[in-house]
Amino acid sequence: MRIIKYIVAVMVLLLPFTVNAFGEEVKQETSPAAKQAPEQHEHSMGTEKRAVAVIGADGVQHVEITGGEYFYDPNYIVVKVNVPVELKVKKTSGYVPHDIVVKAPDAGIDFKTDIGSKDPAIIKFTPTKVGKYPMYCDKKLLFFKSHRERGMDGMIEVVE
Ligand SMILES: [Cu+2]
Repeated sequence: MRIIKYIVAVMVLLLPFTVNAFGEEVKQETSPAAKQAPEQHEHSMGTEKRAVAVIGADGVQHVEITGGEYFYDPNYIVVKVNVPVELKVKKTSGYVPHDIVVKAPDAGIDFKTDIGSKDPAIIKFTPTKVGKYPMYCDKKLLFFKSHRERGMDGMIEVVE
């Protein structure tokens, strides 16, 4: 009987460590910042960080974006219609994989690209239709909320 009690005791002691296997994700979920975000903003993109693309000497609209847990900065990109766009998207350091997705083929914008912290992803397109097109990270871990729901959500607005 003593050995069984011993085994039970060891299992109880180890339980927190097994539960913690996804500790990083769980902590993010319960951190005060993560809880406050939905109260401050109705949209999962959180605080709007707007960037209006400037047309460079090369005739291309350049925009740099950083993605991480769980945001894009900027998260609201304004570009002109029928002018080429080049997005340079990099990831913050850390092991959580992220990507950036916009599915608006009717507007000439259709990409899904993984982003890295060392080599930024270069995404080129020419928007052909005025409108607002969601951009988001489509990564999701098991039963946790998607990165998009957690804030990796934004918008590309194409204007005249
Ligand atoms: Cu992500």
